[in-house]
Amino acid sequence: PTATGSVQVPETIEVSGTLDGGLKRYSGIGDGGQSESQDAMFELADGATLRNVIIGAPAGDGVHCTGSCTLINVWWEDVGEDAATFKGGTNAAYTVDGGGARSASDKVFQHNGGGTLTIRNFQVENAGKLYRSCGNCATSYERHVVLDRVTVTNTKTVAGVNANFGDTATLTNITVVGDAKKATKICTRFQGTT
Ligand code: DGU
Ligand code: CA
Ligand code: CA
Ligand code: CA
Repeated sequence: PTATGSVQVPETIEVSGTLDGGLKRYSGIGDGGQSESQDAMFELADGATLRNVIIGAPAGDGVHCTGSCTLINVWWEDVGEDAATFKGGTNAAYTVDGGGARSASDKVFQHNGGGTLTIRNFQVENAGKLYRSCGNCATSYERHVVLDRVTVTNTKTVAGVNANFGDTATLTNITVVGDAKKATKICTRFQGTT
């Protein structure tokens, strides 16, 4: 989408309830690189919703959800270290509906807490993994991802899960676009460590 304006972000924006960005472009956190110690641009409280936001660069560690959260029509133009991190507990439900992400050197969605992440009506282009359940987080939760109506272009892996933690990935209506020589892996099973 075309941005309707721009917002310079000097420090993490704490969101509780709903933040509707009106499709403005938010940027200014971190250095756009792969350092794991960058701040998030948005930190969502349990139950919060972020909608209609264009995340430009630099965007640091993107969006953090501390509990259940909903991201609607959120667009990452150039993913930084990662696009969003889901950090709630076992019963957390996270939804990403609409939107898309481009240029992620490594991961787009990082699932570090427990619960279920649903990603639907989403597009990703030029990325490493669209989804990865944490392979070495302090708590080895069972993590679940549901992907429906997702288009991936020039992306290495759609979902990476830890088979030994009981993780699951459920994929329907996935469209893969890209160079046949760099075939996209649909689901990769890893062994998580603690
Ligand atoms: O190498 O610990 O990449 O939250 C693995 C790391 C990792 C997390 C993750 C993140 O799982 O740091 O960005
Ligand atoms: Ca990372
Ligand atoms: Ca990037
Ligand atoms: Ca990160």
